[in-house]
Amino acid sequence: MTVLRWASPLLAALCLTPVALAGTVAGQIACDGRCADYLVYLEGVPGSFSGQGQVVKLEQKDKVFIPHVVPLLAGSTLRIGNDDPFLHNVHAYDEGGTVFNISIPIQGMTLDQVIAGAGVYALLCDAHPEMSAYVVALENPFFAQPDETGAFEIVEVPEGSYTLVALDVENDNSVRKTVTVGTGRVAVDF
Ligand SMILES: [Cu+2]
Repeated sequence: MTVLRWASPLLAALCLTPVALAGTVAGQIACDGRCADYLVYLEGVPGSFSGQGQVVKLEQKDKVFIPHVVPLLAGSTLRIGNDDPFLHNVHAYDEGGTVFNISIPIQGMTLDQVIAGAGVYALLCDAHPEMSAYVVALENPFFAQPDETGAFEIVEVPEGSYTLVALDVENDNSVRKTVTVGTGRVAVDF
């Protein structure tokens, strides 16, 4: 008579194989009608990430940058359009001064700009002082923007302990919380 020790050698092997576990960080930000100005992101996720080859769009229409806050993974390409029948001149700054300064004179035209380094870039238009936007380049892809109710969700987060940052981009105001991610769903409210 055969004695079953494991159901199969394969199952025994699977139980001993390390599996990359991932979970979800989700919650709510009290952003009160200004939720599009906020971002949530994780700091300290191990690994090397690049947005190289990813394209993120920023439009200019009726003298407004759309959207006002543009999150992207550092290394991504920002594709800036002009949907107005006149010139815009997009001038990006970080704390050190001008990062790029490009003229987009013709309606329907787009220009690509690689956003290499992580950080917050303020965008203005030299032709229209009322225009402003922010590009936030992040070190890893684990970020999200809350919806209009303030709800956010970051998925496929590798198991580990991280700092979760809620950033009010417009007002340069951030709140940090420590989160420990396993295989399930972690709820964090701000
Ligand atoms: Cu303009």
